[in-house]
Amino acid sequence: MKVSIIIPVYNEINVLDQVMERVLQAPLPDGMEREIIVVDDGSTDGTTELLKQYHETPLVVVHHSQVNFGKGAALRIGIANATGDFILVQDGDMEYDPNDWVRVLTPLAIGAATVVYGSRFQGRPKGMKFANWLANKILTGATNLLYGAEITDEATAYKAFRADVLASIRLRCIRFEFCPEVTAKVRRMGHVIHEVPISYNARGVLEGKKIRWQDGVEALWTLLRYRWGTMEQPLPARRPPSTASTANARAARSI
Ligand SMILES: Nc1nc2c(ncn2[C@@H]2O[C@H](COP(=O)(O)OP(=O)(O)O)[C@@H](O)[C@H]2O)c(=O)[nH]1
Ligand SMILES: [Mg+2]
Repeated sequence: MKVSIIIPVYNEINVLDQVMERVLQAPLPDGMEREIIVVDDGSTDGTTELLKQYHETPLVVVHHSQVNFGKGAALRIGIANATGDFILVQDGDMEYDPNDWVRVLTPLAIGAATVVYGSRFQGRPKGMKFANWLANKILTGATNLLYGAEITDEATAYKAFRADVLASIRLRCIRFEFCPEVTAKVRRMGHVIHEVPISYNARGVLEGKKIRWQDGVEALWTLLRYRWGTMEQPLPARRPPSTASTANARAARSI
């Protein structure tokens, strides 16, 4: 079993080395291998040059876009290039801790879930500003109301999926609308979003945080926009992983 870790990066020169060290060493569920896909999105602060030192690193694939599009566009490039059975989004900063990966990936590995979100609010989020807290609560409330999701953290960056499920979704996001778009679409496809508690250490604008209040408004609009309207045809199916339960289901069918 393999997990593709997708890291969208834009101007993260101050923390990227630390992030790379963490993601190369973080433990994974037993028997799971990793592939790290870094998508540098036209960085202008030296991140692009720094990433060149990882071009030959085993398990790491670096993609460079010539111009800055946004986190959503970067994630779509990562998803299109992922070869793992599972896909996990890892931000290129220190707000989320890869030591939580085992917790996030285990429900996928044992076949107990197809979509897992790491919830900051089931843990103890550190340093989150009131405005961000409020935006998170509004987006999660809207998700529960519109999509009956019963979750505690919609906008968390730690989102993990069975790769065949994520690859079948047509995503349109460019910037920070990845979270609401993918949440809306997995719910409309009928997937249960399984949550596990994670740690979170917020950073401020001075430390490189790029998300703005306008992105919160756009996220809310995205949740509303995808609620009604026809769902687009899914993309051609990829092979699901042989987790315990899919293997059992296959065995059961062959009897
Ligand atoms: N590829 C790409 N990544 C971005 C862009 N803007 C932000 N990111 C990355 O997305 C992640 C989250 O950004 P951040 O500002 O911390 O927002 P938050 O964690 O969602 O509140 C970080 O890894 C950023 O480097 C962008 O324009 N392109
Ligand atoms: Mg962040």
